[in-house]
This record gives sequence, C-alpha cells and structure tokens, in this order.
Amino acid sequence: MNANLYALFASKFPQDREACCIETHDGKYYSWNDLDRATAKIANLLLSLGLPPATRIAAQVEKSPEALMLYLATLRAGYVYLPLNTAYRADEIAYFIGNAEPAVVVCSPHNFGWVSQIAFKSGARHVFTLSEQRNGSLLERATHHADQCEAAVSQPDDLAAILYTSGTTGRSKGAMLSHGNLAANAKTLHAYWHWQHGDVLLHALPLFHVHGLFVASHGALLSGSKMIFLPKFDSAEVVRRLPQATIFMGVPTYYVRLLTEPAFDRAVCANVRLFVSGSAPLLLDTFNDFIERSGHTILERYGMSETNMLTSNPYLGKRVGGSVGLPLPGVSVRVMDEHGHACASDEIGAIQVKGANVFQGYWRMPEKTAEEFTEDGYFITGDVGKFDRDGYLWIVGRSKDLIISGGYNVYPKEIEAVLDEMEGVAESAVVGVPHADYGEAVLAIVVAKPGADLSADAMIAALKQKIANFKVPKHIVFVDELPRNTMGKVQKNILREQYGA
Ligand code: MLC
Ligand code: AMP
Repeated sequence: MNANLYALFASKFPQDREACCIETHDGKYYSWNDLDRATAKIANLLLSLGLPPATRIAAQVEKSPEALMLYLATLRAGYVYLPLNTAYRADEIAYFIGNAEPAVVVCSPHNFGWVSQIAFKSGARHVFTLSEQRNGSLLERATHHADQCEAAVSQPDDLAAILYTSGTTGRSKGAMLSHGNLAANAKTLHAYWHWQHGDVLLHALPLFHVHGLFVASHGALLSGSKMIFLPKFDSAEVVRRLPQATIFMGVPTYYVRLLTEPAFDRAVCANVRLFVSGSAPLLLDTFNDFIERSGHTILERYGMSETNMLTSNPYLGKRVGGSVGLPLPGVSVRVMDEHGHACASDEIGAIQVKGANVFQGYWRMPEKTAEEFTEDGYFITGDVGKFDRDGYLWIVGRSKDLIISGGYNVYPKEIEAVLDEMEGVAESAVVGVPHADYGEAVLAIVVAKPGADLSADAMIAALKQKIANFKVPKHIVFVDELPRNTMGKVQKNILREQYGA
C-alpha cells in the first residue's frame, strides 16, 4: 500500500469536488478540484527538475493557499518539505539552508535577492518566488505543467518534512518526520477530536510549524472540511469570522487576545464546537475566563516538532484547566525519575514518549539523536511533569533552556551568543519572564566591558537586523556582574526572580 501522505488526503477528499476547500480572508474560493489540480501542477514542476529522491524543498513564504499547496505538492512528488519562519533573517536562513542543503528554495519575491544568494552558495539549483497574492515564478512555471499527477509511492519511514527546532544546546536541529509519523498522528487526532465532514476550520496559525501546518491543516484535509484562511492572527478578524466556523485552534496568546475583544461573546461562538490550545502553557485564568465569556471549555493538548501531538484533554470527557490531558491512543507517555524509574502519581519527573508519531531522528546528527532517546526507545522530551491520579498529565517545567514566547521557541544560548559578539558586551544572560500577552517574554541581562557605553535601544535595533524579531529581547537590563553558583554557572533562576516583574 502507498504510505504517501498526499495519497491519504486525496482518498478523503469529499465527493463533491467543486465544494469549497479553502476560502481566503479576501473572498477567494478554492474547490477540492482546484487544490488537486494546482498541487499536481506544482508537483509536476518539481518532478520535471530531475531531482533525486528525498530532495529537500525549502520554503520561506507568506501564508496563502498556494503555500499550503506547495507543501502538499512536495509530499505528492515524494520530496521533503522544509518550512521556514518568515521572521528569519539572513544569518538564520543561511544556517538552515546550509544544513539541510535543499535543491529547491521558494521565497517571497521581495526577498529573492538575498535568499537566492544564500541558496545558490549552498548548492541549491533552483530558487522560485511565491507571494501571498498568487504570483511569482513558482506558479508561472507550474502553469505550464499537467494538472494530474499520480502521488509518488512512499514507504511509511520515507521523509515527508524536516522541521528545525530547539536543541537543548547549540544550534537548531532538523527533526525528520516521515509520511508514517504524520499520517499516524493525523488519523489519531481526526478520531479523537471527532473531525467530521461539514466542519469549518478557522485557520489563523502560521504554516511553518507543527500547529498550523500539520495539526490544523491535516485535520481539515482528512475530513474533507473547509478551511477559512486568515493570513495571520488578528483578534478582530477572528471574531468577525468565528460565526462561520466550527473549529478554531491557537496558541494561548490567541485566546488572551480574543478575550480583549469587546465583541467576543457566546453569540459569536454559537456555531463553534471545538477550541483547541497548545504549543505553550494555557494559564488557568485564561481557561476560566474563556468559559465565562464564550460558554466553551478550551481543549488543551501538548506536542512537539519531533513528535506531533502527544496528549490531549478529552473531546467528550472532563477537560481539566492547567493539564494537557491524557496520552493519545497509540502514544505511550511516561514520567521518569532521575534513576530511570517510573514516577508514582503526582510525582514530578522527566516526560518520555514513544509511538508511531515519534520522529526518525535529527537530520545528519546521529549522536544527538542517540542522546535524546533512552535505551528502550523512548524520546526524552525535555519537558518536566507529572501524572495525576486520574491519569492527566501536567507540565510543570522544562529541563531544556527554552523560552516560549507567543508560541514561538527562543533558545537563550543563541541570543546570548549574538549579544556576546556585540561591541562593548562582556557577557550576557537571557531568560524568559512572565508576560501577559506572550506568556513568556525574552529579557536580556548584560554586563558591559569596562568603559563601554551601551544603550538598550541601540542594541535592540541592532539585534533586529540579525535575528528574527520574536527572538529580540523586549528589554535589556545592565548589571555589574551575573550571579553565579560555586561551579561558576550563571544562576538564571535568580535573574528570573529578580527581573520577572
Ligand atoms: C511577533 N512578535 C513577537 C511574537 N510574534 N514577539 C514575541 N513573541 C512572539 N510570538 C514581535 C513582532 O515581530 C513585533 O516586533 C512585535 O512583536 C509586535 O508584533 P505583534 O503585532 O504583537 O505580533 P503579531 O504579528 O500579532 O504576532 C503575535 C502572534 C504570533 C502571537 C499572533 O507570534 C503567532 O501567530 N504565534 C503563533 C506561533 C505558532 O504557530 N506556534 C506553534 C509552534 S508548533 P516589532 O519589533 O516589529 O514591533 C509547537 C508544537 C505544538 O510549538 O505543540 O504546537
Ligand atoms: P516545538 O519544539 O516548537 O515543537 O515546541 C515544543 C514544546 O512546546 C514542548 O516541548 C513543550 O515544552 C511546549 N508545549 C507544547 N504544547 C504545550 C502545552 N500545551 N503546554 C505547555 N507546553 C507546551
């Protein structure tokens, strides 16, 4: 049997292929036939390039139906999709492209100059452009290709996508996800969240992370449901569109912002059957305020780039605020103490997971991959938590040094390295502090070199040229020295306490 993920989706398209598959914020309609034909054309264009199997197709493009089609076409042609956050700057893109060595890079027309330079230098053979307004060389070239294309024959372990993510240390690592990994999770969530034909997904998430690209889109594709595509999250626009939707998904910041909209009330949500939150902790206050305002209990779930979704509060049973719910069917989740024994209920330990959803390893990093798995094949998530007596999982912290700001991951080490290279900086420490809107915000604590005259504003402006905006510290504090323990390690807990407010 063909394990190709596109073939799976195509087998679930609704009978009425002229029905609406995607509606955009500015009133464009795409039918299932449109989706099928356009992905065939793009897949045929990719196939015409004579690329070897498992070639990476990298994309740093604004959100649009065509951006989703590029992903689906890559699957259909049997290549490997590498989505990149649109906020990334030149140094970041150079790292990902240099590391993944894609043969094809697709970028926004206005970034063509610098992206193509990086791409060709790294050995890419083709650079296409795609704008959110449906133009650019990708579609111009694809137009000349046939609108039918048999999905490539894929094995379950064949790679479908590489997502760059965290790393407890050092630079980002490419998590390799196979057709089998993605299909297993998509099918599980389809059943667990009761996706059905006739659902309408209000899609406001970006298309370059697990949440928006896989969890949200795969659910709609597997159930033949329509998506309403917003180019980005805008709380007023979501309130305007929610009456037409049955499902909405977002990071906690989306829910915090929806609650600030005066027009957000029960009537707006009358048609919605499911609100899903994930990617970062949902505060209990937000969970409770949302029930009061909308009459809906948000379903919180937990996942990672390396694993897709791991746990979920139940669709029909009790949704517990503050908990990430129960292990999904087919996913084994355990909490282990430092001696490698399973923790008892309510005992805190390391969260480890196993299942058909768990990735194939980090791209070209076999040692790193080996380090992150236990001898009996469990992936060590780097999250710390506990199971309660009812079997619900609670995440209480992270053993990895990671800040999650508005659902985006920021690695303190990466920001510290950039800060430490700046003129006049002796050393720095970057921590996450509570933030009402983003959940956590990035704060930098900097020690200046003797005689250096540093300005926080100038440093922030300089950082914005070098790294993605969401990684740039919201504040920089100057100190004479950083607190250290007897081993000489910076005590970040002290900094978090001191500057958290
Ligand atoms: C934007 N900015 C952020 C930010 N997003 N700063 C910190 N954290 C963020 N998340 C910057 C902007 O660049 C801008 O900088 C300034 O903050 C104000 O912008 P904004 O108008 O507030 O930003 P906005 O465009 O509204 O974006 C905020 C957001 C967005 C929350 C809507 O970040 C978002 O959509 N986040 C979702 C991320 C996501 O999909 N995560 C899923 C990961 S998958 P300046 O300097 O220009 O003013 C995963 C696995 C799983 O984790 O389990 O799901
Ligand atoms: P990423 O590597 O971007 O996929 O981020 C995955 C990380 O996000 C996980 O390891 C968790 O730390 C965090 N995360 C995802 N969902 C939740 C959630 N519901 N609650 C708390 N943390 C979450």
